[in-house]
Amino acid sequence: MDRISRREMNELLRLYFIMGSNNCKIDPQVVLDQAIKGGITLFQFREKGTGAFTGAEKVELAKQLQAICKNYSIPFIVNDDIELALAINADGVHIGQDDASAEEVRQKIGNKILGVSAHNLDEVEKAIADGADYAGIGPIYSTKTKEDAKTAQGTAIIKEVRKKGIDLPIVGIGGITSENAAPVIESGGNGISVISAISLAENPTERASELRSIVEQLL
Ligand code: FQP
Ligand code: MG
Repeated sequence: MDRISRREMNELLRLYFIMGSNNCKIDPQVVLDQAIKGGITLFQFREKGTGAFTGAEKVELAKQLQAICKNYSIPFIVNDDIELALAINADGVHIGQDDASAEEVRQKIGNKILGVSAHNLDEVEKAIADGADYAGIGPIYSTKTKEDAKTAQGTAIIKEVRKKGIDLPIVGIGGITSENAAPVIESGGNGISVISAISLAENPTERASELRSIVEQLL
């Protein structure tokens, strides 16, 4: 398998759902299944923070969620934990600026999908040089989900990246809801990434479907 194409990556980023057990009030397997039925296009397993599973329990949950994704042909990305991604043969990994070096991670994972968090133009250019398939740019809006999140920066960086003619697939992240999703796409983002907008929704299927149609209408 070759590296994923830009076109395929852009399509996968349309509605990127991220979640771990502590983002859910009900069984995460149920939340994921419902989110997929609503039209998410990519999933990231992000098991960290207060009360998160570790060790064998984390691996077990990862495998369960991966199996659900496989059923529906939704690629399964692992946040931070390269060893886990390799152990379960995930479709890719997402790393931030404080995680392992992107260049080293690319070496380790071969042609699996590599996502890198970026907060400015320099980090986007570095991510490309290191072999990223996409960048997660944020926080666009303020968020309570990530305890150590930086301050919200809006969509200016996405616009700046596109103005430079950089065509790396980009997903916006941080505080995105149905109400404020549109500017992310209008600024040149290929999609939106959400945690709580879907994981805490009364009806994850309906919420995912609503978010997906907002993105589709603007693309
Ligand atoms: N963008 C994305 C994605 N996923 C993420 N997990 C992040 C950004 C944040 O390492 P990081 O990555 O800064 O923090 P954490 O590991 O706590 O999530 F593009 F996929 F939407
Ligand atoms: Mg990280």
